[in-house]
Amino acid sequence: MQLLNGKTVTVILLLALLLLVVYWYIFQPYRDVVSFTQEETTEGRCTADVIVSVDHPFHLEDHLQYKQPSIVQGRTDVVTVTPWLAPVVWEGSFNPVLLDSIYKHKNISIAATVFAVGKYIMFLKKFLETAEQHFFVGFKVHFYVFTDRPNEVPQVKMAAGRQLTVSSVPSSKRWQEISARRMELIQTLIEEKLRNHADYIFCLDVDSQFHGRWGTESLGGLVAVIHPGYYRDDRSKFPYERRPKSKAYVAPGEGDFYYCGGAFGGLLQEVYLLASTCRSNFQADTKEGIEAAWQEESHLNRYMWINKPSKVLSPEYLWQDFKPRNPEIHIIRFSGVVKNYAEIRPNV
Ligand code: 5GW
Ligand code: MN
Repeated sequence: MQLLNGKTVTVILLLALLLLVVYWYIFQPYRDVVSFTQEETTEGRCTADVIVSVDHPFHLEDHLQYKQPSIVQGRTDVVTVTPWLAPVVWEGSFNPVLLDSIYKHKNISIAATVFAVGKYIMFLKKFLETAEQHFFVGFKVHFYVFTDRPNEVPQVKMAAGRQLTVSSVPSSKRWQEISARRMELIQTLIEEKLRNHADYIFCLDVDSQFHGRWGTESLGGLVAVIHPGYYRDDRSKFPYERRPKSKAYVAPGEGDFYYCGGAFGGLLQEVYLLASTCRSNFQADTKEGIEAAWQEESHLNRYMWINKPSKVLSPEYLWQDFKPRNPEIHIIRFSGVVKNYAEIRPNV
């Protein structure tokens, strides 16, 4: 009796094993299909049901009336696409009504980080007030302010769906420390707070104000802004880090554009990778006793040379108030204010 039971158990076990193997073979190819389509969707959420319903990035929901687009008429004074076919966003190169309508249905939310350490807190009020007027108006925006003076954060009335979170950071006398910590704090913010709570993130300098629309036209995987000071110059004049010893090194004859450290962004995953890479390169340099020419801006430029941005924002997106407007700049959307360095910067 016992022997018979033992045999039965062995048979059952073998059958179960067989079933498992058969199951594995049936579903293995299906899994490949799922992971393939997941890789194909670079924007938007990836779910296993993408096979049946693809979340098309530019799906038109409304019967929206808008101006007929043309491929033979438009801006001729500027280049609106990079050699790797990323759009360069200029006024007149996009339809804001169309883009807003497309992104409205996706119910996206945008995080924005801004650092206001020491006397830089004085810039925060205007930054936030003008952001309410121009930055992703009508969309969910969550500002994350990092400051050593939380009591001095101004009360700015925000529209529905928009909010502000203040995080305390230790004060620092050295810009190098503030700069290095910026990437680190962006990295941990994405890791600990933003995952599943935001789709896109922008990291912005506080010593600036919005003057015109900055909206859905700026969204992309990895987004960089072209620096207003160098965009007409030969790349040999770009202030890249030129010492091969530094991890921010860009060789002569290399580099696409000179990008701003004062504004960048994109999808959470992309900005996470950027922040963690720049931070570890920054730290590796510190260990070697070297500091890149323009600190994190140099590291950002090195990163963007290797990892090309999928969307490039024209200097309309970070002008400088002291600079006269060039004719190709039809609108200034965001601009750095003129500052009295002696007054605001800690003694270095
Ligand atoms: C900046 C330079 C030297 C020493 C300290 C600072 C500094 C920068 C500071 O004391 N507090 C601070 O919050 N920052 C943050 O870093 C601000 O968000 C600021 O917008 C950003 C970049 O520094 P900026 O704006 O002075 O750099 P530039 O290249 O735009 O002039
Ligand atoms: Mn600045």
